[in-house]
Formats: sequence, structure tokens, C-alpha cells
Amino acid sequence: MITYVDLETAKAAKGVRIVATNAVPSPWGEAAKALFAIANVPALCVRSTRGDAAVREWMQTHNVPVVFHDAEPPRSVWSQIVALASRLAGPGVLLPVDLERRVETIGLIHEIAGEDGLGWNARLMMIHASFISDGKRGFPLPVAQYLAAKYGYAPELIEAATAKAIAVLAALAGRLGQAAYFHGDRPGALDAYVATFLTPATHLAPEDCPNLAPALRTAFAAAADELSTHVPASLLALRRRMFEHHLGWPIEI
Ligand SMILES: N[C@@H](CCC(=O)N[C@@H](CS)C(=O)NCC(=O)O)C(=O)O
Repeated sequence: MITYVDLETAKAAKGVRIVATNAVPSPWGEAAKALFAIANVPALCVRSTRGDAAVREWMQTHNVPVVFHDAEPPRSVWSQIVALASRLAGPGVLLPVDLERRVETIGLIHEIAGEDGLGWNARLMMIHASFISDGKRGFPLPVAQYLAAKYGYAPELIEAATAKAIAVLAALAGRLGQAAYFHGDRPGALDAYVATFLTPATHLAPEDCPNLAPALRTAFAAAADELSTHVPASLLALRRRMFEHHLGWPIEI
């Protein structure tokens, strides 16, 4: 269960504390919340805004999510967060116990959440949409400029970025096949990442995520314009299953 708290409450608490943005259903942050939710590991969540110096100081890094556990150093990379959640969840809950299947699972999550993965390339597409429309589509221009400098934007990369995003979607559908979840009858880490990283690839109605900042709604819409027709039906069904049965709907940020 995810409980939203203020910064001081989170800092004073033990256990799992997540810092995540409240501006958008950022896939990285939503996936982190989803991991602890489906593992039934209680987690507190602090909503961060970009200019919040106190949260920034606690996070010790430049982007979100950040996950704290007891007095351990903060974790800010998806692989660290998955490893922590998996340890707290117990063997076989979030990641397969079998080594080869675990390697495959982590590899697929890397293709979703890692550098040059689905989320990374969808972000490049949202930045690009902004630049070629003078900020009318995609991110608001200042946000696009800020993100472009941080996350490897170059206009000549967009064609390949789009193709890579589509290839990851196809590979995931191939791996899922007809199954309800990637590893059987219960969701694991890969299901959490697929469900949450599909959010920018599918058109969101305002009521699907009421707190999504209106200026950023166009950003997600730009990625969905390019990707939504390439999301296989089986992945959309998995996403629906995850939100309906495990994560809650509408999306709370
Ligand atoms: N470090 C993260 C990646 C997180 C990430 O890309 N966060 C973006 C998602 S919104 C972010 O915080 N962007 C805003 C910023 O960079 O200020 C991971 O490896 O899991």
C-alpha cells in the first residue's frame, strides 16, 4: 500500500519511502510505487516538485524516483529499486528465482526503463514534438529544452528512437504470448514496468489521471500519437488488468 505523506513524516519514518513527481504519471516513479504495491510492502510516498529544495537535498540526486529504505543510502536507478523491492518482497514474488528467467526479466525491464529503452525513447519523441511545433505539442518548450540537455536529445535520433520503442513493444508482446502475466498467474516486476511505461504510449483522458498537470498532458499525448497504434492488444489488456486489479484506477500521483 502506498501512503502519501509530507517530507518531514517520510524523513522521520523507517521502511520504504519513495520520492516521486506529482506533475505527471512518470513511468519510472509509477513503476517504483507499483513494485511495492504488488509485493504488499508498505511504502510512504513524498510528492516532489522540481523546485523543492528540501526534497532535493534529501534525495541527493537530480531526478526522480528516489527510494529510501531504513538507513540505507538512497536508490535512484531502476535496477537498484527493483533489487530492493524484490529483496523485501521475498524470493519469487517480483523476480523469478530461476537464474535464466531472472536474467531475461531484468533484460526486458532494462529495455523498458534503462537508457535508450522504451521510456527514454518516448521522452525523446515528446521533446522532439515540442521543438518541431514550437512548443504546441509535446513538452512546454522550456521543459523540452531542460530535458533535451539531460537526456541525449538530437533530432537525427528520433527515427531510430521511434523504431526502438516499437520494437520493444513487439518483443514484450512476443514474450507475454497469451499469458495473463509474464510469469504466470500473479504479477511481478516486469508486469509493473510494462503497465506503467505504457501510460505515455496510450491516450489518457483527464479522468484517467486527474492530477496530471494540464501543460504536461500534451507531452504524453505526443508520445501516444506516435506509439498508441503500435501497442499490441495483449499489452493493453495486461495494462488494464494491472490497474484494475492491483494498482488502482484512476492513476493517483
Ligand atoms: N534515474 C532513474 C531515471 C529516472 C528518470 O528518467 N526520471 C525522469 C522521469 S519524469 C525525471 O525525473 N525527469 C525530470 C528531471 O530530470 O528533472 C532510473 O534509472 O530509474
